[in-house]
Amino acid sequence: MSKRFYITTAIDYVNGEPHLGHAYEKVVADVIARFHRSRGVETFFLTGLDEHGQKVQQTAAAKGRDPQAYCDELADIWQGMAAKLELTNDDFIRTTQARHKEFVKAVLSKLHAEGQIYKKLYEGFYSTKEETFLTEKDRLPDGSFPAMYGEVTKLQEENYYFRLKNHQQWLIDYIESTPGFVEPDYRRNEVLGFLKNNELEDLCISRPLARLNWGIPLPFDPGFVTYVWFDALSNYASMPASAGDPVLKDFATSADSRGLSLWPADIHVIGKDILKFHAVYWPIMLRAANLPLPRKLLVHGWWQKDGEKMSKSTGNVVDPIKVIEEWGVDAFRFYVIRELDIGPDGNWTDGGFKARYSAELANGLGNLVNRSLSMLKRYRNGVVPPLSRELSAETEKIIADTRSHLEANHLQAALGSIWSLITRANQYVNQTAPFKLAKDPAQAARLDEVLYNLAEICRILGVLLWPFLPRTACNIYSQLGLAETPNQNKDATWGGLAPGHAIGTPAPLFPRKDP
Ligand code: ME8
Repeated sequence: MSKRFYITTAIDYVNGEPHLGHAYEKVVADVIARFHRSRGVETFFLTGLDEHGQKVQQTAAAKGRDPQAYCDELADIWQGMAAKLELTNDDFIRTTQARHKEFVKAVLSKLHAEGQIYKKLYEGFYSTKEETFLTEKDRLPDGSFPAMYGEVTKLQEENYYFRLKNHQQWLIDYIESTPGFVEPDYRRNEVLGFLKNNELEDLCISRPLARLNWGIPLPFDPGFVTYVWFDALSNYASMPASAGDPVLKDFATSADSRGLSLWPADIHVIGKDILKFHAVYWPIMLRAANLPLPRKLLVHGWWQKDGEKMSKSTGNVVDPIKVIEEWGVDAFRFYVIRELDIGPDGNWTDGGFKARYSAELANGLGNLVNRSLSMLKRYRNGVVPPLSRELSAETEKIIADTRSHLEANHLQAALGSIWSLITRANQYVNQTAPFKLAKDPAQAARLDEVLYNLAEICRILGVLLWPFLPRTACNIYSQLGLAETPNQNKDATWGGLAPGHAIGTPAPLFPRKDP
């Protein structure tokens, strides 16, 4: 059993509504997973839901619902979004599943037995309204606490803490000596800055039952449940451990029969707001449990809508499902990857979305494929002419660029390369003017060449686009009369389209929408 390429996303809080930001992250991971599979690499893609915590407990209680039943209902909505996005995730982890809870308990038991988790009395300022302890940093300049915290009282509470102090230096050394561990680079520098300028405090990993009961009970003290981050981060390993991963055998849980070898994860795709948890706490948890660290954290930025934070109260949340229902899943997948590089923040505008749809999908890709195949149908009865290599060198260069961008997880740049081929091919149509060549019988051989080059570029586009726009890629292949799925990257090589092959029926890929 060889180790698979293992990619994960953050697990979303079940209590919120799925929005553009969640969908974006999942599409990023899906494109990378599909690309690796298309290169013949055995790949496993995990996503899922973070279901414990105070908000779920409170909302379920307010609705008079059992929290598990409430989570089950929301999980359907979230899994529905994964299906709408056409994600190729191989599993879907929910932190309320037995396989996950067993793993968390096994890790906690080991760390507690080894003295890495200990109990301590904490005294601090507590906001009953927000149900949280406050620190000196929360005070306003005049010394008071902000009104949002309501009445703030001094409170003593016992909790369990995970020792972090001894871990600071090796983690700094590790991140410094492992350049690809956090990408992009400026996020890596942010983590190093944090680690070098702050002394790590031991991490509180529990909540007393009186304050929180919707969580995983501590295996060594039934009066407490596990606090959310220790619970949530473990998902990346709990699923493989339950599927028989040999690296995680010390924590094997109710094993299913898959016999998977996944750990360590190759990429955790996460948003910038949860970087510290993934780059500091998660590596320390793993090291303490004597487990290898993930190979890469790929950290994306945040989407805004019209230059403002998306929020339910402002009513400016972009609902991916609505966009998909109106424009199609590929238009959504295309826009988010084309518009935003992995790293900086992005801004969704409906105008920007429509402009890219019209210029790049309908007029760029759609027009190229439609006119290329329609001309082949009209002038050659849909039969592929003899092989020509006029554009093969240029195309092969673009194929190589696209691959190397994808290997570096530069998805936006990869789409940029693919679109340079589309632009080049559209120019080629204008320059060679096949509609004029068709009128002159002496130009028949030249027309053959042009039509071959265009049809072959369409085929190659199908292969290159597959990780990004899977439906469109399949649609191009079916219009070309090719029965296979364009999911093998090696097929992006000039000359795959056989002379004499009869193509299918051309149809617009992206219907133009009235303005
Ligand atoms: O943080 N733009 O869950 P979550 C881009 N359960 N990405 C965004 C975004 C936006 N506007 N809003 C959220 C959690 N995200 C935890 C994670 S992982 C072990 C536990 C991203 O539902 C966010 O950055 O608040 C995160 O990566 C993911 O969506 C889930 O956010």
